[in-house]
Amino acid sequence: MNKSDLIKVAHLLKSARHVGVLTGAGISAESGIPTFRDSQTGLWANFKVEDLATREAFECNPDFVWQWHVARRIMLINTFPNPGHRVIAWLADAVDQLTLITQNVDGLHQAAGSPIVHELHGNIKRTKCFKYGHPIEQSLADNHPDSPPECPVCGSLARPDVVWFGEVLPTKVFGIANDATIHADLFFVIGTSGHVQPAAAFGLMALESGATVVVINPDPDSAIPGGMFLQGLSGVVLPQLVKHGWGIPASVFQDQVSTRKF
Ligand code: BV8
Repeated sequence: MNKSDLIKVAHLLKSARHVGVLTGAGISAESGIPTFRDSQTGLWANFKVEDLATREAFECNPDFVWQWHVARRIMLINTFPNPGHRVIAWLADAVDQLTLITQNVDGLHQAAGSPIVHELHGNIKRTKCFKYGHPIEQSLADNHPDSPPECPVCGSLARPDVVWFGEVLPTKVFGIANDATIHADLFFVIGTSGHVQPAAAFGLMALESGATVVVINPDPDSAIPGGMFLQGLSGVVLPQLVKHGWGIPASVFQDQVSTRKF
């Protein structure tokens, strides 16, 4: 990682008027959650997320898609925020304005204490019904590990409250994300491969609106032309930005027990 760029970004962060942050699966990797481009495991090893996370896949084989989401929810039970999540939560009070937008559905930003999390793709720990989106009690969902229960209101099948491929993003969240790309003077793109639209376009949109865009990722291919690139793990780079910007040691963000029930 280029030290002078790191120090430059740290000073930009300290003096920023409005910081936009877009995160992807990579920010949860150090919490032990496999990213999407890592291979799928178990029963779903031979399937691409893009083929599983769709309405059609659910209609064709509801039990199989339901069990994939149940397995991912169970995997989340013993995972906790890492220093990357904790720094972003700390920044919410440290900078003038911070807009956090995540593609992730794991709830770890909330568990780290981020006060406002805009979830572009929903949250896997919430359940709704397939037909009308009626909220469904999580206890009812958890009591049906093999087959989705029926919605008590309309009788249609329960499904995870996440945005599948081919489904539109929640309008309000999408609007907030768009606004942040227009108004932020500093826009971070952290832990995303930039494969999935429309989230993948936000970094470039912020750049075109005149923001300084900073990509944080171990993979140089994720860099955005015209933006800055800090190569490394978000759980390492983000604490370094706080150290160089505020003089707070990185150890402060290590191994805290999450302040909020996960
Ligand atoms: C939509 C929820 C309107 C489910 C997910 C153009 C415009 C609009 C739509 C499209 C378009 N082109 C194509 C489309 C259709 C589609 C799409 O994008 N398809 C892709 C496959 C090409 N988009 C949609 O359908 C979206 N809907 O636009 O509605 C519409 C409707 C119909 C037709 C047209 C338009 C809905 C997309 C939402 C899909 N749902 N998730 C669930 O999670 O269970 S997306 C899924 O992928 C996750 O949310 C995930 O977050 C997301 C993106 O992946 P990443 O987060 O980037 O993860 P990935 O593994 O790819 O990368 C990880 C990165 O982390 C890597 O770069 C790695 O190097 C890095 N990393 C690893 N470790 C670390 C790290 N970085 C930092 N630190 C580390 N330690």
